[in-house]
Amino acid sequence: MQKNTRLILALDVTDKNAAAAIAKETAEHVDAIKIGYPLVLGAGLAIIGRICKFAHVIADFKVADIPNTNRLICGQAFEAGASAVIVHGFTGRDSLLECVKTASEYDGEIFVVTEMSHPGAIEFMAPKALELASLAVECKAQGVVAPATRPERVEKIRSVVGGLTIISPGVGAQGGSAADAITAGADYVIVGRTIYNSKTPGKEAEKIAKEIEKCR
Ligand code: NUP
Repeated sequence: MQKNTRLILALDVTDKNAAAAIAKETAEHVDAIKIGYPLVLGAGLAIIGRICKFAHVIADFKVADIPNTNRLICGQAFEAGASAVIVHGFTGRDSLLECVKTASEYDGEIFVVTEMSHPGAIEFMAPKALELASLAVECKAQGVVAPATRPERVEKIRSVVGGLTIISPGVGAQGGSAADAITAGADYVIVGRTIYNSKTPGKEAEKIAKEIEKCR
């Protein structure tokens, strides 16, 4: 993924034609489009192949299984055309290493969830977030996911992951600010509802990309 706008669209609509229309309209203002269960379950895995014509696709499958199942899931995502897959690290080193190995066979990338952006992440994830960030480094993942809703945590996670890529959700609908997340050390922000629920998703994406541009 090349840093250009530093904006990633989370395309959590469930209709394939709506998804393709929003992808087309926003493509010039985003560096990647993140697709997760809402769209894949609504439209089928082939939607990845359709959307990757417009932008790099990050498959947000939060993969969290035994190594062999992780290998199978990541393989399906990369075969379908994804450039990267988001996975969990709490299942342990062996499970994460299998994701990283599978990605390397496709020239793909793995992003490891550290601390999630919603309030509930404080319960179980926050106490382990920095260890999960270290594990991502040790397993040679390409990056981590860190919460734009808590920029001070992005800063902490940056201090652990060094040069790894940080992608940061929680901007807009969850209350986080793109500028704050980027200033705290995120390489990219992830924005969903604020863009795809807008009547003019292209204009909204352009507006957020401009806010990010001002932080450079
Ligand atoms: O910690 C996370 N927080 C989060 O919101 C990890 C994620 N992958 N996400 C995803 O980012 C979430 O599932 C959704 O696809 C997107 C944020 O969307 P929105 O809150 O901007 O609509």
